Amino acid sequence: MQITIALTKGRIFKETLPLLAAAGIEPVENISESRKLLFDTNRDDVRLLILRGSDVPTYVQFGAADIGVAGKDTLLEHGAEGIYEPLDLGIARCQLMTAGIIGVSPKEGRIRVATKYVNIARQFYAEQGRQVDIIKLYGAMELAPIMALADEIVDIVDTGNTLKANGLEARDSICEVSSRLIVNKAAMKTKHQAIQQIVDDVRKALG
Ligand code: PRT
Ligand code: MG
Repeated sequence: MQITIALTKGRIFKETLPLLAAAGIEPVENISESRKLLFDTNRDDVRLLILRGSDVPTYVQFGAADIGVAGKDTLLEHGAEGIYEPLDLGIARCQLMTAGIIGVSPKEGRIRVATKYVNIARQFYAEQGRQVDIIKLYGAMELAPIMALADEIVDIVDTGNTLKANGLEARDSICEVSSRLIVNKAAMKTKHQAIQQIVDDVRKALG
């Protein structure tokens, strides 16, 4: 039985490899230096896919990958349908926050919010009882308030340096983020033994 694991090449990657190694899974070539997107491992029954972070939940939801590693931010944005989330890997920690221009107090009434996290933003502001128009962006959210595209942004904050460098300050914390191991619900049944073994091995490696 073949097990397919979906990863991203970005910041989560380096911290994920040792966890997979603890489960006896190691790529047979250097993924960082390759342009391929599908990789064999030392195990005949396991292969690795390299995807955009935001595509990992999609592959796992539809069973195109059995297992994935994804940020909680991408999972919340995507929705949990068809996906189990058995492990918090505790890596790539950060926060989802709202932010606006330094020293400018939050506007009353309806505001414009720029973000790539449109679902998370819509839900957060609705819970706060605040009226918003959401503007979908694919990157460089930090530019939007300065260019008067939006009053606030919703984005990932780690050190806060990116906000500061663009004249912004964090306002509300939406949630804590870390990377999660996720599993396709159907595969968890049909490939139970192989997947459960990987989940258990990774959990042990987390200590
Ligand atoms: O396709 P996409 O770009 O969405 O994802 P990717 O394929 O590049 O994925 P990858 O592997 O890079 O992982 C992204 C994931 O890492 C996110 O989904 C988060 O769960 C997590 N993570 C942790 C972060 C950060 N820390 C982080 N600091 N993702 C992004 N950032 C960016 C943030 O967008 C902002 O521009 O860093 C900047 C803020 O950092 P500070 O330190 O200046 O505050
Ligand atoms: Mg990225």
